[in-house]
Amino acid sequence: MPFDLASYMDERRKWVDEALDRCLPPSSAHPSAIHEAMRYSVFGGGKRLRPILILAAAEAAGCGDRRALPVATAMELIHTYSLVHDDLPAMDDSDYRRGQLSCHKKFGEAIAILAGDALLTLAFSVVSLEPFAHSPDDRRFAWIIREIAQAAGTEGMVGGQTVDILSQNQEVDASVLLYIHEHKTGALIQACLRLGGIIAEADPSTLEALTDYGKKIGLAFQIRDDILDVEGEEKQVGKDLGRDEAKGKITYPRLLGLDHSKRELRRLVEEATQALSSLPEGRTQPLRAIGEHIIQRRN
Ligand code: GRG
Repeated sequence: MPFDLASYMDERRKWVDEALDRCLPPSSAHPSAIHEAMRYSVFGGGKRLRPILILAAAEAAGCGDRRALPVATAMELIHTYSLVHDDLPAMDDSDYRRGQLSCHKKFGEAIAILAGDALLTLAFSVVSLEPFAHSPDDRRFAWIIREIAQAAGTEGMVGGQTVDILSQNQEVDASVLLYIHEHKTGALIQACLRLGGIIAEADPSTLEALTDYGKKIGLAFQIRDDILDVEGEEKQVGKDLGRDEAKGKITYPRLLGLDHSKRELRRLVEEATQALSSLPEGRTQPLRAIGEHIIQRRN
């Protein structure tokens, strides 16, 4: 029977949304402005791809239960913080996100900055709920914290965002573009795959396969994002499009052209799938289907 990715993702999206709802303070909790803004940004749409990748990676490594859910929830909080800050006037200056007004447009800049900060710090509090936090295996728990912090910080997402901002309207080559994409977007996605593996106590070769898949899928995801910025539909994507060109940003379509970018996207997803070939096929079905989904995604 063909694998039903839509049902798989719907079910896990529900787990993640329930976990997000449990960890976020109620909107009415004092000071309500910040809690309202956090909830507005987290629940205003979002595919929950990163948490689903963590759950699917844990499954590929043999852990099919919800053990990875706290870390999956934390990574969605960090991802949402990055979107809130990325939309700020000092960064991408976007009015729309996830099909609604961006956080600063709705609540003002100060609250949006604080909401992003609070989502990031809440993420680490949620990780402390991780089952390893309460077991004698505190080295594994420290490892999980380190993976998250490295992927989100200057060695990962913040580093990529910094080079992205400094490169606008500059002549940059393919190596800078690769650095930006692999760090700004790829680092968090790759970390999701590794975290799923670490939580499942994967052996070194399984962890390497997941890392390799994550690196390729992370870059593929961003290339698809570049392509959608050129030929996507604003209503479906849920944000302003055509902004990369307008802001003088370096992208795959700008560097290679649309057709070549699409070929590169497919090549990366094929290589990502190949990286999983040493793992049991039944357990990697979700990850392989997510790869195909990334090639075709419209939002
Ligand atoms: C502010 C430190 C800091 C970093 C921002 C991730 C990022 C770095 C900026 C976002 C800019 C952007 C739109 C990048 C393209 C790839 C990307 C992360 C798209 C949004 O992710 P989706 O499509 O979003 O998974 P949803 O809303 O579905 O969760």
